[in-house]
Amino acid sequence: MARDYRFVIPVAISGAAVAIAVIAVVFSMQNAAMQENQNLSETHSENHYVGQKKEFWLFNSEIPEFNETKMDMPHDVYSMPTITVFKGDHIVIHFFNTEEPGGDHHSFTIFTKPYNINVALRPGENTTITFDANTTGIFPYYCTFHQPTMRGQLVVEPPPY
Ligand SMILES: [Cu+2]
Repeated sequence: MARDYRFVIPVAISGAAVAIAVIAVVFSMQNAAMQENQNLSETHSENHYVGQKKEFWLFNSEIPEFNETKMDMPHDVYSMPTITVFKGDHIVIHFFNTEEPGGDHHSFTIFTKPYNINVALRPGENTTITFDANTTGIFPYYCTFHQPTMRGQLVVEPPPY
């Protein structure tokens, strides 16, 4: 019984071709998966928020045409009632007392933990206050000389990503 190989050889060749094609597809899928994993880990590390320097200029100000006697309150306020930053930011506040000689003192004061800041300026003085915003929350700041009007709040938000 002589076997007819005329069909066996083409079948074997096409079988080998299919096997090679399957191996090639599997390899390319593995490569794609590895590539994707790599991209994911790179994207993740790039997207982690690192603190930035946030710089502000803060002045004493006053409410126009405010009758202090009638209201029984000082007319003094801060130029910024809110300072909003992200946790991890490095904060730089340039604080100015714009009073003429003989005018009032003004302070920038936060006693809420963990921030502990109390800077008082004489008329015409300015200073730079720096600190790291390492704790989220809402922290009132106020001038120890002008309550209840001269106050604001530092808002430290969670990192955006
Ligand atoms: Cu003040």
